[in-house]
Amino acid sequence: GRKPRVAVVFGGRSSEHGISVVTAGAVMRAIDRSKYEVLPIGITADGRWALTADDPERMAIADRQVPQVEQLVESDTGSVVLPVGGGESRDVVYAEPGQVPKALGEVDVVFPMLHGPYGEDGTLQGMLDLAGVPYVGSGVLASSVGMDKEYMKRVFISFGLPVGPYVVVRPREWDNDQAAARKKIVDFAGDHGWPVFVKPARAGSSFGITKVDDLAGLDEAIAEARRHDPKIIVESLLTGREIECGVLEFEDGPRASLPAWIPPVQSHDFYDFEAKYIDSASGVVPAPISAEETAKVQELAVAAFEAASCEGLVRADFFLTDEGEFVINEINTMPGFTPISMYPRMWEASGVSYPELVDKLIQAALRRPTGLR
Ligand code: G1L
Repeated sequence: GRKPRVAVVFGGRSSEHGISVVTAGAVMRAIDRSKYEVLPIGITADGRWALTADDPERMAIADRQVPQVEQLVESDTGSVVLPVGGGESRDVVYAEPGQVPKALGEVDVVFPMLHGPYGEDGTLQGMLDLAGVPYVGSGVLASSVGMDKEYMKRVFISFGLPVGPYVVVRPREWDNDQAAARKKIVDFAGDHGWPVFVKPARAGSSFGITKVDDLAGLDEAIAEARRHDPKIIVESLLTGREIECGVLEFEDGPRASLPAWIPPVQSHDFYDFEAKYIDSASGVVPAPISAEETAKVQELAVAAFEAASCEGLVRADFFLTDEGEFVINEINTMPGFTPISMYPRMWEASGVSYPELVDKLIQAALRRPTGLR
């Protein structure tokens, strides 16, 4: 039969547009063209969908310039329908912002590579479920759980996974009684100690996060977090080592990679944007921890994958406390995914090369029945 057609969807309206383009370029370069047909679908920074050039070389950082989907669009016919899978046609046809492309049915599998809202939060996944198109990675539920730090913790807790102390301030709590909301946080800091981290509850990246040393810095930290999300989460500082572990779905189920250690110098006060998505080369793989600790974190990572009903892959991030206990910090259903990012590096060290990883993810998606996930 004909080769499965893989649509790589990338770019988009997020601040991480360029990283998505770079990552999609690496994935497109790694896909075995004797096995799969590739359909590059770019979303411009202002939200138009377009077929783009199948030219991974132009999707790399060049002269310190991050690539943009706009530069890969070959022409603009101005039509509102994107003819996905239109035979040999390479005509570039835009969808209007806010519209979804029709005819996705001619794609066999989608590789979604979008960051943040409308990308990794489950909304695109829901659209693809409605269209009956299989896709790489987690479905609606795991994607949205992975985007909400509160519900992520609630899921982990209910499955018996070790979670650090936290408190949530919901939008209405803040709006109705700011003094009570502030007291909730101060009481939390009284119980667990300063500093605390004030974070937007739902955000794909490290934006809006402040480390607060005392009461004086609290209001500005709340305001900053609320600029990104009206729901905030406050966590205490966990001392210890930052350990990450990759989980990948094999034919017989999910397996954990060798873990990595993120040295504190590289993680700054917290794991910043660049470290998270591009410059992850500083992580140490395998993590210099004992065999028992390795086995424990691998068990916890697979348990986190299962707890959140993840599919395909997940990166699970932990603290290994000075007392030798693991605490799960978060999971990322769409981790940094360039060949030098932590997730691919952890699998490389575990015997799965980048092209094999991409192939395994596509195969897992193709095995999955459409419909109820
Ligand atoms: F589809 C996968 F495999 F699940 C997948 C998709 C996207 C893994 C990782 C990513 N990562 C990205 O797209 C990004 C880091 C460029 C932005 Cl979230």
